[in-house]
Amino acid sequence: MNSRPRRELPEQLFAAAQAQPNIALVKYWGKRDAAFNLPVVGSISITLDSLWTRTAVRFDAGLAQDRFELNGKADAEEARRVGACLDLLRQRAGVSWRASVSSRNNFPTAAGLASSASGFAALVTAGAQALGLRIDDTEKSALARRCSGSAARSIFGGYVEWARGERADGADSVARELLPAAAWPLRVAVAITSTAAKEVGSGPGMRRTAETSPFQQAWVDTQESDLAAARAAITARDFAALAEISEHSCLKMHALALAARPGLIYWNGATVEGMRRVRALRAQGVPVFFTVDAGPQVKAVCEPQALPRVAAALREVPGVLEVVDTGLGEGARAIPAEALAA
Ligand code: 2P0
Repeated sequence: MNSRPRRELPEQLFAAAQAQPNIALVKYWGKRDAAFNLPVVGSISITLDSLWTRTAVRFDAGLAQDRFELNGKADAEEARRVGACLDLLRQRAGVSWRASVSSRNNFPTAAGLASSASGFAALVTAGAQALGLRIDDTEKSALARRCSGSAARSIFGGYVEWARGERADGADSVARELLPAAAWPLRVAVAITSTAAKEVGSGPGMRRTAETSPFQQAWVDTQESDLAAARAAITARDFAALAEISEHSCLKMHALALAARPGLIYWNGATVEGMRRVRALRAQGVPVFFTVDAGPQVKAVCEPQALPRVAAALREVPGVLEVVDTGLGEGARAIPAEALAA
């Protein structure tokens, strides 16, 4: 592969993109290959709308090394992952220029709100555009997956499935849209119970789980039927069925991680109380269910008319700092440079 800049390239290549986090309803936990970042199971998610990452990428012949800043501050820890992701794009384009990446989140980073999903989906989208790569969303999803697993899903909007895939090179481990957001516009109230970064990140947490949890094989063996149930519920827009399978997948993932050695406890007291409140509301006929990721926030998914009641109930839970609400949104996309300042 020719890694020298082609002669016709300008001095700089710039693009910007926006992506939103996604929340898995049928969870991803565990890798079958670390190098290509391939999952042991498929997963199903919803892409959100009002929480976002906006990222600008500038490849520049004059830069000696990649630069990365998040919310206006240099971030050395994340810079390595960003650099590795840029390497995949550079390899694909046959370009060796370093890049300056500036990213902004309008929500807390690394607190179980899938900032890596929106972050790497935005980075791949902006980077591919800047380099003039002619690749479709499926290929973007494969590239985003290598940067962060759940980022594969944020390339698409609405209801999304990321396939486990069979191939060793991961070409079939990509996401696709199951249903557009507008076809079933559910809402999500996110109860924030802590803004601290988690003690054990998802990657190390998945590794520890696979190596020590006695439930790992059962997790893998039961995923296909959960995916089928969630797919059917989404196609039929059957809220009760989606509620049942989503809470089951969430609690099963946490049971798996809790059984690792030492056990992974991603919850705090407010997380548990929040889940109980959501169950109590549903028992009263309110169409709502919960899901919780590798962090302490409670995400309550509901029908639109139920949102005020759900948000009010979560605000009353001791330890809930804030309730953010959002609808379902689009996949990652290029945006004009002016939009970055907004
Ligand atoms: C998910 N999570 O399906 C699951 C549920 C957290 C709990 O995907 O190592 O940041 O980059 O592939 O995608 C978080 O893990 O992990 C995640 P990597 P990622 O949303």
